Amino acid sequence: MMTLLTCRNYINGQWVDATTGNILESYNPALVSEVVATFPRSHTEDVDKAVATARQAYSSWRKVPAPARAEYIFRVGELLLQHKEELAQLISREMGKPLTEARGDVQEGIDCAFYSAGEGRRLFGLTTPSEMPNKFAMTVRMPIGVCALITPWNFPVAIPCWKAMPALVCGNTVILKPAEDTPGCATKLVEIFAAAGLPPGVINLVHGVGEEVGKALVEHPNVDLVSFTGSSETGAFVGATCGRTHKRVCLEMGGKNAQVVMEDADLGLALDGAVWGAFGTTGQRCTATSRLILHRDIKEEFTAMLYERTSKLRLGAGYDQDTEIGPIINQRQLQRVNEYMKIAREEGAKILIGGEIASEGQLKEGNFFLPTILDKVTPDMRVAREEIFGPVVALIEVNSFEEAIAILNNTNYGLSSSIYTHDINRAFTAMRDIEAGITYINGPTIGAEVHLPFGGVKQTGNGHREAGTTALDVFTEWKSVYVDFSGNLQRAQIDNRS
Ligand code: UN1
Repeated sequence: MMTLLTCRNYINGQWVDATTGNILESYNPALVSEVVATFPRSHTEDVDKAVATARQAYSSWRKVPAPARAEYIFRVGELLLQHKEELAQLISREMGKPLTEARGDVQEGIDCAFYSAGEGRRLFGLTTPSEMPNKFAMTVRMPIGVCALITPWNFPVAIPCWKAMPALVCGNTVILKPAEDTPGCATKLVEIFAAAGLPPGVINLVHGVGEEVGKALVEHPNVDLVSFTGSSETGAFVGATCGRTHKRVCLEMGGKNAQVVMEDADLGLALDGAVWGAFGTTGQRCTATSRLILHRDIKEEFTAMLYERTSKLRLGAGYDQDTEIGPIINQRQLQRVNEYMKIAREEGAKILIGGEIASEGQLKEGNFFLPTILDKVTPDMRVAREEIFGPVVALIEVNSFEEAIAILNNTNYGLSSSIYTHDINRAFTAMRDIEAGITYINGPTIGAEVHLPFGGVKQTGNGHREAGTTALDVFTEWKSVYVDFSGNLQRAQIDNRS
């Protein structure tokens, strides 16, 4: 039993209560009677204060040399490393994922810290010749200003780190609005940023409800950028509002990721990938494998292997040693996943295994859904097109490589993708023709590394890529600088032309 966490907002370097006295709770999804944390239901006034302090801090933070800014983030990485186990335990308790995965969540934050810190000594611009004599031309990266970071519950440490770390190294100040389900993880994370000694106002935390705090941030005239990871519905609102209020916006939304298994694949390897991709994090990753596109020659054998493995998966609380599959985050999501079973049946899919809320023993105390395989799925079915965000994988049979790629691409989303094949020509063709931001050859759809661009095409995103060096393109603007040392007025396009 963990002690109850009392979360507060962090504004201008102080832990403060929200202006209203309203308090909300997060709970343990494996044991819903257990409250993990309480947090304030903040309102517009709290957002106003956070934005004002972030604006104020920005005027000096942007002038701190980037390598010095980066040293703070390096320190955050060291502190995360020191507190890795404590944070992982909290993630398991509040979000539900197995401890090994929770440690991975923190590790992703650590990797991001050290990678982003390195960028403080690069932040390269370009030099380029001028048309004129005695004139120098270059491009430099400028910070953007006050960034609102709206983050989901499924990676409660890694995703805020992906956003906050490059944003801060680039010279922006930030306001974090974490998901309502994981306020405790966000609080512990911001405590670590605070302990690294960041000046007041550089990082702020405002807890609350998305429709209130998130909305107020997105609409705020003094916020310059919104970086959002979450559902496509909310993302559409965020994108439209930022368009209307002229803010830069980076959106990471849904996926309907597929793993293709060709007849020449190593089936054991493909099976390991499928089980991890579909059921890891209980399918609650935007990169999760929710479609398995199987060549007809191996379909039966592979399905039998998958069935066997799925039937043995151990459900339980993330913090229990033996657990492989944790709970679903909350009742709403659990019901949503369950609803899809009805839809699947109505559409003619066959539930091979699972398909229901767990009702045995201890599992009744939490939000557990049985790992589910849907067979006889056709590409037009809703379960083949819509993001379910739970431990559910749909099997689709194909007759050829070309058909596999066409079906893989037949979706409005385009985040991650995978193909298992030993044919090098197919591997390279897939790399070229798959419409997705991420493609794995002989690996599962999940498990992106922080130093590569992360994001998707089509309705998954809006063209930005977080992580990797492309994170710098999200969190900086380019400025072109001309230095004329000729001592004369030189008129471009005129004085250098006859
Ligand atoms: C997400 O689900 O939003 O690639 C992020 C992965 C993880 C990140 C997932 N590194 O699966």
